[in-house]
Amino acid sequence: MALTNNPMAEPYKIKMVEPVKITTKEYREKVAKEAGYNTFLLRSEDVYIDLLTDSGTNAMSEYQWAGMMLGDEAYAGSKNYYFLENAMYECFGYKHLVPTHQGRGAENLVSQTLIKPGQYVPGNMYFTTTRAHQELQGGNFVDVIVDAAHDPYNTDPFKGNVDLQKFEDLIKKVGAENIAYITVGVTVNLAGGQPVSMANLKATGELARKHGIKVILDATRAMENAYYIKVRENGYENKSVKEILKEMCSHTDGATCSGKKDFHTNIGGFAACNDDEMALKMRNMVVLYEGLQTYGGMAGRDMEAMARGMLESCQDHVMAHRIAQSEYLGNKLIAAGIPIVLPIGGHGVFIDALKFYPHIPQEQYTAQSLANDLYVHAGVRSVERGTVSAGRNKDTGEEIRPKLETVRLAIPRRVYTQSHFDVVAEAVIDLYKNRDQARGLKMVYEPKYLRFFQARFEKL
Ligand code: PM9
Repeated sequence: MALTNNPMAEPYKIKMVEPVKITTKEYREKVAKEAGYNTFLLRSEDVYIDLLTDSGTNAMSEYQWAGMMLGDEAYAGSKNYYFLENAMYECFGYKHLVPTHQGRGAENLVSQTLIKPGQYVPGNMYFTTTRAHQELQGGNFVDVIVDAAHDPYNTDPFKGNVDLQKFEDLIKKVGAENIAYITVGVTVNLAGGQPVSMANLKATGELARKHGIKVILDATRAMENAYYIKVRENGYENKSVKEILKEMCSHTDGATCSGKKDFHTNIGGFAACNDDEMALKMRNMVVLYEGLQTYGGMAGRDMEAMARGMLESCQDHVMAHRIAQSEYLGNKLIAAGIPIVLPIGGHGVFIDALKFYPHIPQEQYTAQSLANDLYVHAGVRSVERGTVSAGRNKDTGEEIRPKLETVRLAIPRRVYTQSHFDVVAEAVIDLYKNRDQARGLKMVYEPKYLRFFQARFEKL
């Protein structure tokens, strides 16, 4: 039962704090330049409010920290693994669990297990690490998300949905045997944290099964998605997030998951599936890349914290607070006329950089430039989710220019308070008022894989 009708009111109290350093604008100008104008290359101690990512940056509960003391660090058969296996089954309902050190470890296992070179892998918008692993296996990613997802101002409540027509057209064009599987991200990170409806998941599952194609859920923020189904989809208002989550998974054959988001942990992940043969293959592969099948690159204590976090965060009020925080920040920006992706996303607020800096063309990395300016202006770290993140077409080598050129203000869970969000909003609004002074960037170092993490820039 809710104690208050204000979901912004924290359903926890603060027991330990981490002091932050206050820096000057001159200092931030210097370190931003040294970091090659890439917010991933800044030192964390130079950041005041860190909205780079909601990945691994969450505050664990006392229940999770207590669990860390119960780590069974045996090489094989750790009791924490079995607890995690049960928790995963309770929340997601998949038959087999293969633990990994984080989400991309699971993506590697699934891609290696299911993709034959030359096959197609449709998905509801690309995600950086997911597509990178698919391409490393010789797969060809095909975007089958609804068109609305590429329009920042379309307010459809389920902009993450798979466009069934696009999916069916692809099956007709290339043949089901040439489709490795379909990935369904819930929520869709790069669309701005947009959810997928239950009706769409069900229909996607039915279409895929009709053609013998597996559906692999990217369950990284599936609990957030389940909450959106509860509050936005008819017939789900009286179901719990946990019940909805299990129903979502029932329309799929397996999942990859970064445990660093919804589960309020700092590390961890898993692959899961129902198919015995697929599980056997992944369990064999995990020993090559991650560790034994009962730890997959995690310490026993991390598995315990992840399992406890999974059980805790799967509660309605936890998700209600989570979503309320990003809505609070998003609504403040909307009220000030800042162009952001609508509806406001679950794990962050995404600023439309092309509208924010209309004088900086995409070739000059509009969003990268804005993310840097925000850091220099106020010590607030955000991340580019546009051209730099999208990378290059794997066949032609040309830069991909996504319709969404955004800066994401990601919200770590249970870390920041309402006043922090007020400061962030103030900083963004200030920057917007002085937007004419902003300049674009040129890339001077481009790594081969996942370039956004390590690329370096100079000011034009
Ligand atoms: N997401 C994020 O900041 C971490 C850094 S950017 C690669 O949003 C999805 C939907 C994610 C995700 C990571 C991963 C990979 C898979 N799917 O970072 O390897 O948002 O645990 O997970 C980041 P790992």
